[in-house]
Amino acid sequence: MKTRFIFPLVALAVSFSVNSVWAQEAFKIGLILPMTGPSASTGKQIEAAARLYMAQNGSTVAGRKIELVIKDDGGVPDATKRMAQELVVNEKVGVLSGFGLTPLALATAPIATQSKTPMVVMAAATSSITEASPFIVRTSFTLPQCAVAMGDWAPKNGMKRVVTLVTDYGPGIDAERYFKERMLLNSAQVVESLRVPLRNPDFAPFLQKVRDLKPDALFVFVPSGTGAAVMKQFLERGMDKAGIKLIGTGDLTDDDQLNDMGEGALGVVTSHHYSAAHPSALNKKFVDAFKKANNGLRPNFMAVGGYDGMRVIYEALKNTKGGQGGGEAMLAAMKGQIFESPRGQIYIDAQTRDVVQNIYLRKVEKKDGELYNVEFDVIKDMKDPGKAK
Ligand code: VNL
Repeated sequence: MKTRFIFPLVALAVSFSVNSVWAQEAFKIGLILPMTGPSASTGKQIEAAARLYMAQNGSTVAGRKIELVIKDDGGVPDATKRMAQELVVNEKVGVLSGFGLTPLALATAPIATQSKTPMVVMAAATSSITEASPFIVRTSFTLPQCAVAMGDWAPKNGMKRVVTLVTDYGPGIDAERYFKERMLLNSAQVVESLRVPLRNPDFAPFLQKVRDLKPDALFVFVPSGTGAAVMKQFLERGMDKAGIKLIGTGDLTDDDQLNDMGEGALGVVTSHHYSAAHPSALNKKFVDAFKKANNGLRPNFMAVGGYDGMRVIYEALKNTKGGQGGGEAMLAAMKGQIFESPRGQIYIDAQTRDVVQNIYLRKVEKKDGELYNVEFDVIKDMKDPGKAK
């Protein structure tokens, strides 16, 4: 007779303890970043932003403790892939995130697909990345978004003959292609397309070539961390004095380096999704808090990709009551999120899983004794132009 009562009690006790163990178990977020090597500033910015988001929003979501597991891939794709595998298999992370460069994101995409783990791309910006796995969601930007905006602005502002100079890999090739297409559409010309290697680039011979060609402007894409070197050599060669305008995507006048580029950077116009000078109350709060927590470091567009990526993960956790339903449920809760970012209003397109956002035209100006990318025009709610092809 006793067993009749014991069974339900045992079942109740077991299910109760399973639930509470599950709730007590931390939800782990794997964050793989280049913390060393040529892209270390990207890792530093994103880590700082992720930590700021957690400090501001708490480390418990829907009753579950959040644990950030950070790995340094040094910017090497094989390392990223191996670390992602370890994070999924051994650490049982619920989300993979970070990805400072396109090859790092592409190397990891198959792991996300096989393990059904949402993969939040916070930095890498080649258009095709989101197509590499149905589990990828992006909070950074795409180069076609910026290149198209500049391909409209430049010819309208007297730049009819332009040379492009890009880093020779995914995002550079996207920037070159979409800028050129847009220039042609606007009856303007790209007279030469130059590509520099990703590793140890020497800009000197390329800039000499540009000088000889005497275009109205030089359009540049180089990855975050490289812009200051281009600016320095451009100015040293007196190319500005020779009447060649410098334009590009905002990676060139990266907020992480801009203030040290000197007065020669004044007047450079770029297109991008984020400026530390974006005039909104939310951005001011973000910039102030970021600086305060990081010894005065100014956040750049990488930081914003990381901060918003954490927002997307936190909200998905809330909507799934702490990650119930696993990776697929988390992914579904990431799609379609719409919110105000420090960059302005953004959303995650539910079909493409890519970020839809404003692209700003900005000019380097001095404000309170510091150099900033000051926004002067905007293309609202731009989808990735690469997705239509
Ligand atoms: C990428 C694109 C990397 C833009 C960047 O900086 C950047 C990429 C490290 O997709 O690899 O500014």
